Formats: sequence, structure tokens, C-alpha cells
Amino acid sequence: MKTFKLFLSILFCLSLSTVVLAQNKVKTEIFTVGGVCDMCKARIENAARLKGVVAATWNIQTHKLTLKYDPAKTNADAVQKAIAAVGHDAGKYKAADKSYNSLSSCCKYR
Ligand SMILES: [Cu+2]
Repeated sequence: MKTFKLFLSILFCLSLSTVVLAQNKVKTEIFTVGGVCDMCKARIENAARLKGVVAATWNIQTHKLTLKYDPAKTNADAVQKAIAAVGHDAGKYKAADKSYNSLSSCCKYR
């Protein structure tokens, strides 16, 4: 019985450390993304949802995107490129004029 309890507590410790390790794997990065309205927010957050992205939340007031991702699967550069491709300047990537011009007039932020 004693060994069984010991076994259980070891198992418990192991599962706890696994949870901690899994959380450490997620990286958070914050960068600026150009945009104005709720339509922009939906477009930006959709574009950011690449494989390996855990969460992407864009703030209308501050224009900051908080990105949480698994660095083994993707990186902030790939996400910034994906957002720029739909017309929004993201981090160090500028949206091409063609994609910027395709935005609705209410979404023009430049
Ligand atoms: Cu908009």
C-alpha cells in the first residue's frame, strides 16, 4: 500500500511537470498591425491563425497584436507575412499596394 501511494505521488509530480513544460513551449510576441475597425480585427485575426498559432488577439485602440504560438511549428515572421498578404502592415512586413487597395474604404488606415 505504501509503495502504491508513493507510485501515485510520483505519477502526480510527473504529470504536473508535463503541464508546466507544455506551457513553456508557447511563445508570446506582441507587434503592431495597421487597421481601424472590427472588420479589420476579424480579417487580421483570421489571417494570423496559421498552424501552430494558439491565440491571436488584435487591439483596435493600441493596434497591437498579441500572438501566442508554438515555436516548433511556426514563427512571428510567418504570421506577419500572412497578415501583410491580406492588406495589413504587420511588424516589419508592409502590405503590398495591391492588397492594401483591395481593403474596404472604411478599413484604409494609411
Ligand atoms: Cu476595417
